[in-house]
Amino acid sequence: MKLAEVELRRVRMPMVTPFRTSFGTQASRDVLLVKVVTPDGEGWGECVALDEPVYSSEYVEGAHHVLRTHLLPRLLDAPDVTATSVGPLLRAVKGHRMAKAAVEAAVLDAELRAGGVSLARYLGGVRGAVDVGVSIGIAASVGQLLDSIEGYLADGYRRVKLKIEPGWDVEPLTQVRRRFGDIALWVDANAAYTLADVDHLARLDELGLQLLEQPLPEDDLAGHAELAQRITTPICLDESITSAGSAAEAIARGACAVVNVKAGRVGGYLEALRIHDVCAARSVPVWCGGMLETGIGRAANVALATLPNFTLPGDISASDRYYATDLTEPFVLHDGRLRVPDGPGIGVAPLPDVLSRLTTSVERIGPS
Ligand code: OSB
Ligand code: MG
Repeated sequence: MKLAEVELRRVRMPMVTPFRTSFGTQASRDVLLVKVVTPDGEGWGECVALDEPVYSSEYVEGAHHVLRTHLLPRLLDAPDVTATSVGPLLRAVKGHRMAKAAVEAAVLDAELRAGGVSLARYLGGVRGAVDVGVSIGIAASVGQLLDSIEGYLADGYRRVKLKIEPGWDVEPLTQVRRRFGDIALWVDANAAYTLADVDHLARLDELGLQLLEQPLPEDDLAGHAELAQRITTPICLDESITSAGSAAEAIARGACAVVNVKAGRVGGYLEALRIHDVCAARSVPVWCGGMLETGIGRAANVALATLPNFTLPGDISASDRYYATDLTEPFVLHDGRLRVPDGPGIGVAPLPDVLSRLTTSVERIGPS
């Protein structure tokens, strides 16, 4: 396909409840959408970069800038662009995986829509609905935390992942166990601890957690490997896994027993597929992470989670857990699962009236 034009659109999405992590609070998302226009039709991608560079070094204004200035010109000047050629065409630009992932997703969606193939089928999915959980931010009080867990369990979510940080860990988790018994419970620290906290983290072992996600800094694989020797709770990596190569290395070093796969973090759905395969070959289970996506990014995540080694429930909650009004037809929970859209590409598109109401800016970029 030759790209005729690429649209960079910013959409302001107020969140139903502010989402607090060790790195800050998200009360709304400033979402960057990428729409590619080709002679064969359009495709959509969502950039998962947050407002600020606090989860990783990327942030939405930076992603917008690198797309406009460095990434899109390389694609718009190419005579032929397919999803598999986006990576090679953008290879000269270092990093910026979330920005690259968004445009690759849009090209892939356009290609699959034109070919009448769903993303789940293209990736090799094996199920028509995916098990999902819910990720719950740090609460103002233990009482509020317990109330929100009660609500999500009543909705049918298959596991609960709680954000933790020093000062918000053993105590609230003990209360959660006391109140809800043997629920499937995970925790995510977003790199809020250091190896000096090993004795404290070992106290989590009594709580029967299914996993501890990213306790230590992104670049500390050695620390995670050491921690894994000293605690029994399985370690899952999120921020540290940026490619199939880094997944293979983390596993080889004993730094993780489980991998959180986020296409945005690793540069796209094609690299996410390679991570799935690397982990499957080493019998390491994976699950699909989330970045508070709208229905556009969520649809692609649901498709990814249909792959066979996605054996744990994903951070792919229903639309209403995040947004009163989603950009697409809402994703709805059915018995703790989301159904996989079966239309071509990601199978959903923005609802025009909602999109125009929530849009804060639109920029169209053509060939030079
Ligand atoms: O670490 O998994 C994370 C949201 C924003 C940034 C990082 C993370 C998260 C979540 C939310 O945990 C997952 C979701 O989209 O439900
Ligand atoms: Mg995480």
